[in-house]
Amino acid sequence: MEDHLPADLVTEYKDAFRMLDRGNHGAISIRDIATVLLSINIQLSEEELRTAVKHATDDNDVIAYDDFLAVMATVVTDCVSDEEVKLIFNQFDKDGDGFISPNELRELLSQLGDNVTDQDLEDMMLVADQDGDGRVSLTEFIQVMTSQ
Ligand SMILES: [Ca+2]
Ligand SMILES: [Ca+2]
Repeated sequence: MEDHLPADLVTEYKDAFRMLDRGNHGAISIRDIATVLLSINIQLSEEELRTAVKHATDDNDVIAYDDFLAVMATVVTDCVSDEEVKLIFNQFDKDGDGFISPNELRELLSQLGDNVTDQDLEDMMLVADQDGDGRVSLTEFIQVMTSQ
């Protein structure tokens, strides 16, 4: 499953999962997934969420890490329209110049409670910044969010 998602997203989801799995038993609930989605500004009805989860796992109430990745891949790649990706993009692009700079990326991730190291940031930029100009355009961002 991890192969189908961009590496930076996998890292992010792994951290999110670890954070949510408070009891450390390798599983989270549907409500936990809703929390993660909300943090990236994706609001799904409970029914939409249940449908996405049903696609990913047989057991609706216990979501293991792999199921979680599958759900996130489904939701982020299938349920998110370009318009919604644009909204998320605008959240990152604080100064509104149409590009996400490494600083803007760092700022937003730290707001989400992620402890981002320079190395993490460099890795993410490497994945996202496909033309190598040191910033992420909307097109590049859409590719990251929707690539399988
Ligand atoms: Ca910007
Ligand atoms: Ca770029």
